[in-house]
Amino acid sequence: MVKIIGKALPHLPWQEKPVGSTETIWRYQQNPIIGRHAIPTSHTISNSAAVPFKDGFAGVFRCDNRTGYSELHAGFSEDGIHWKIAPEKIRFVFANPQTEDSDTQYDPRVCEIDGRYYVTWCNDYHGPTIGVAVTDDFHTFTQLENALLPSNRNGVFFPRKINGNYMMLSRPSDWGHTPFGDIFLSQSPDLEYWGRHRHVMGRTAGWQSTKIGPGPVPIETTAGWLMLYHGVVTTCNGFVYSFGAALLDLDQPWKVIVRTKAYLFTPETDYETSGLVPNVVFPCAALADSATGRLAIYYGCADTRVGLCFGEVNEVIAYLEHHRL
Ligand code: BMA
Repeated sequence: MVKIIGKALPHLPWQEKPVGSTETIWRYQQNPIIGRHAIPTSHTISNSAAVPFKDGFAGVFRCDNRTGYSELHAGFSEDGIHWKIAPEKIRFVFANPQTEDSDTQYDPRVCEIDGRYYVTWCNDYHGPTIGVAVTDDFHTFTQLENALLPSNRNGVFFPRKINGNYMMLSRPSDWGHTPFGDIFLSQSPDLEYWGRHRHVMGRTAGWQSTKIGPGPVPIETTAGWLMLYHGVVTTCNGFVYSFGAALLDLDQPWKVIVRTKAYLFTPETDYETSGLVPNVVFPCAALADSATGRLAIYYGCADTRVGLCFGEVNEVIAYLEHHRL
């Protein structure tokens, strides 16, 4: 049996798999958990991240407003399902005054490292790149240096140092709706200077033939780092975003142990297949309970709303082995 290495989360949001379901990942039946107008100024609320915080949960939400800009808003929840999202966007305090503010900030991830919460997101600095901020309370956020040069999206930290370095996954991109993309890993002694870049894995065929990118913060297990990732295929009507999983080596996480040939989860419901950008499921956070092996995954639905789905780590790994690429 594979074990999750990490905290027990007895308050993890959870709903049992529907009787008779053959899915490895199943949807929360009351989805979506956050609608497009959850705050007065929002046009859509989608790809967003949650973490356990104090006795409940905190999160950073991608709220697109009526100007068409994407902004990051903080939020809190007691149960991980019902959220109070701040109507005002996060006003970052800059650690270095030379750092520039950006009009567009999207697809946040939140990673707890040594008791502090690091937010990474797609920032704009003469093109898309990886913004980084740190918070202790989800009220004051200190923005650090952008991690990489443009163009890059989907910066995702690992929750601890590995062999003395912090690690980050990312997906180099272009300025537009990038028609390519592989997952890379970068290393840093201090969360500011990133190097020792390694290719982790590339797009292949089928649902992951156009591009792939890292999703939630990787989950440490006894079998390796469990990485959920999005995969994109180009159809005659545009991109379709699904997600799959891979296991990465615990000590050298640029080495792939196994990855899925078949997707784990793809847009199927109305709230995933219609909206601002139809046919998108985009996972940005996964909570993992080490006591039970349960996973609760937050994902953007059609770039319009936020959904929640569930799985169990041993079933995900069994699926990976069964559908290995
Ligand atoms: C990507 C990002 C994501 C979005 C996806 C589908 O380029 O903008 O935020 O979910 O496209 O529109």
